[in-house]
Amino acid sequence: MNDLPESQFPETSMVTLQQHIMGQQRYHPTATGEFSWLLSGLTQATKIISAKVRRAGLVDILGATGNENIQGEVVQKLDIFANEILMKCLSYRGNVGILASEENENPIILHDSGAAGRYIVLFDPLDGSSNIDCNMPIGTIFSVLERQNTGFGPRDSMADILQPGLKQRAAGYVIYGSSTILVYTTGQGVHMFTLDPASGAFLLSRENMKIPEDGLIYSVNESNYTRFDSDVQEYLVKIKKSEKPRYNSRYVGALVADFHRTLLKGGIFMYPSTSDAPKGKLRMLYECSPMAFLAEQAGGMATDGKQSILEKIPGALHERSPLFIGSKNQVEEALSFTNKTK
Ligand code: AHM
Ligand code: MG
Repeated sequence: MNDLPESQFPETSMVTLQQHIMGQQRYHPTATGEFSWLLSGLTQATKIISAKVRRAGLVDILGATGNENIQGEVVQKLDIFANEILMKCLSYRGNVGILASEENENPIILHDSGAAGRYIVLFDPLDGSSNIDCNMPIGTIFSVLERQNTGFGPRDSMADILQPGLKQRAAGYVIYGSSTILVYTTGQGVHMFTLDPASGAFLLSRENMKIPEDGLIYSVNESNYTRFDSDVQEYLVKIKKSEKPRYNSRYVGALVADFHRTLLKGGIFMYPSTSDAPKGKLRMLYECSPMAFLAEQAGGMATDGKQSILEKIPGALHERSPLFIGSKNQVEEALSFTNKTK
């Protein structure tokens, strides 16, 4: 048989997400394929959300619903749409036992006993939703855990959900930006896919991504400056005064977008605690934890200013945490201010 002629296109552009996930199973010899079945539910949902976001100005989906969620935040119509689509696409997968979303006060228990429903999927259906109306990037963040108690009989669902980030089986996000991009990890590196609008497939764009060890972008909502602890204020003054190296500032106001830039270009993103919000703003289980898993898999770091995010044991489904995440050297420098007693 003749060899294929030399290609003009990068090898990676032919690998679909589905193929990549199947390939990752070589690291899990006992894998049955049910995990890739679960992830395909997520990709199906995010393709539908992406299509809706692209048409947002044309259909009646922009703007607020007039309601607030359990966390007192204004709910946008697209928040509700994204939440419903994710719930539907994932609940058809028999191996998903629990779904938990930023938009729902309580987890949805799909299978409460027996062998079905091995996985727990937690998600922020539409992160950065205050960006929707001005056509700025928004995204979906997800984290996958495995139920610990897999025997027959009733299960303690909340105990299964409140696991530290170290136990995540997978994590990732989809960013609906100038293109739709999916980034995921199952603990074997961080990989990025771009949705090809022509074929409807997520195609591999970058494999084994690494956050630069040093990055000169800092990202923070500085309108909170006077409400930050003095150690965070000191750190900010230090980086702003630094001439060599000189830092630049970028802040989108959507964690997915700010994290995505940090993953590609390095630097530090932070959402510290404030006097108004002593535990910070971002949610542990479906914002901080999945991003921390990705950051560490890419050679970066994630901390709450004292402790590694992945080691923290959440006490409640919607618990919040301060977050400092990004390039190893920048996060370590931030820690030298926030964790002086260590
Ligand atoms: P959301 O999930 O309700 O959209 O809120 C989380 C968002 C993050 O994406 C972002 O990092 C942060 O809130 C921005 O908050 P602020 O407007 O206080 O800077
Ligand atoms: Mg969010």
